[in-house]
Amino acid sequence: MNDDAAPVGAVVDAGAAKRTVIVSSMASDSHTWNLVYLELLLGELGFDVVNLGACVPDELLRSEYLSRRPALLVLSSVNGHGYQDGLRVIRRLREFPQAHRAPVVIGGKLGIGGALTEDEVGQLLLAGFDAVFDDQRDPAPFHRLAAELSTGSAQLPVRVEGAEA
Ligand code: B12
Repeated sequence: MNDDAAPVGAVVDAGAAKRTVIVSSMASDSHTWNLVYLELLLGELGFDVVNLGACVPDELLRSEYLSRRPALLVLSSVNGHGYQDGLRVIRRLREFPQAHRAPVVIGGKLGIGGALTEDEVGQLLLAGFDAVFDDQRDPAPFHRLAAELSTGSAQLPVRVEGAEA
């Protein structure tokens, strides 16, 4: 993914709850240990983690994002439908960018045929995600992003990670 294809980046929202991170699945996905893993990881980094759990309806996800104003929203999906769910959800979240514009990232096992293609990753980024962490790629960039956010040293817009060059 080159820089030209990156979406308009996230901005630091002065009204955002800087220590709050929302972790969530999306409507189709009932897996939960992926969410527990992310909750523990982000908790260890000092965030207040709100774990919305599995099979979260789009409207609930949107209302939690807008009302809690998190510093970061982490979407996780492993059932193979993450690409479709993610495209639909991010379009809803980005519908009214003036309402709240914190970084939103997605990761897990997002497709049914192994790693997403470069084109699919690009579609997710263009739709509004700030980063895509597909399961079969290096997890280190996510750890680094979360750690930087926890110390307030993250450079926003978030640099696109996870995509192969
Ligand atoms: C347990 C399990 C279930 C349980 C879930 C119970 C529960 N309460 O969670 C049940 C039986 C319900 C289930 C159902 C299904 N499952 Co299932 N399940 C698994 C299994 C065996 C383990 C998942 C797990 O808990 N892993 C432990 C957690 C900690 O790891 P993880 O989920 O892999 O997440 C890691 C990474 O993906 C990553 N990650 C995840 N999200 C994010 C987000 C970010 C931002 C980042 C950086 C990283 C990240 O970090 C995690 C730690 O490394 C996996 C196979 C496997 N061995 O992985 C299949 C698996 C996930 N299931 C699969 C499938 C297909 C299904 C079903 C569709 C089966 C069916 N036909 O009904 C349904 C889907 C139900 C639904 N509506 O979602 C497939 C998905 C295939 C794909 N993506 O292409 C898998 C991979 C099995 C397989 N090899 O085919 N499943």
